[in-house]
Amino acid sequence: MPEININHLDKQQVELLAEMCILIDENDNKVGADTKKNCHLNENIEKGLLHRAFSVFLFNTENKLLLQQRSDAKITFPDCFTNTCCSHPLNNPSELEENEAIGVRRAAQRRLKAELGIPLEEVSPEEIYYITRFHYKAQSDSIWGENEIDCIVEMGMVTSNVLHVGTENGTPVPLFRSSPVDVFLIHFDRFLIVFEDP
Ligand SMILES: [Mn+2]
Repeated sequence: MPEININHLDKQQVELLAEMCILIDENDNKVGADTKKNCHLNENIEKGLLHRAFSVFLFNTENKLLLQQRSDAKITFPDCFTNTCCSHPLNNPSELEENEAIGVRRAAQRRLKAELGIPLEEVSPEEIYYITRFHYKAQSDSIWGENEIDCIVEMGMVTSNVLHVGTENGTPVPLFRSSPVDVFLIHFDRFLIVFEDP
């Protein structure tokens, strides 16, 4: 197996490669666990290594979908535009729990805070809804790629509070200023048109 050189990669992203993802079979049954790094190496994907993931679609009260542009420090698919947040439930008891996809919904809450700065209390797992699952397999470059079963979860905002994170001199501070990534709102109808005809 050739040595994978990760010295040029972002330090924080490299640390995240040690996280333990959940290995699954093609029916999304847990069969084991492995590092995020091993799960995303094409050479392992070619041998059939498959892991559990999720994609969050977050809407505001005007039916606008929150999109993000992935950081240029990301190891897979840097700079790409994507839905609100995509990541993995981890191999711990809380996020492994499968009843009504609660583990995935807890992971979604964790990552909405980490990636977008959305307070945990604004996105409780009870208000995140499981929609469906699909198999996503794609190469990012010659070394890294994806092979995962993605749970699609959706959350509609009852209020637009989630687009504000705290206050500054009594004025709400918008998510757009505090988020570590670039985010955009797009009306869902427009999103579907772009998706069909990019
Ligand atoms: Mn993945």
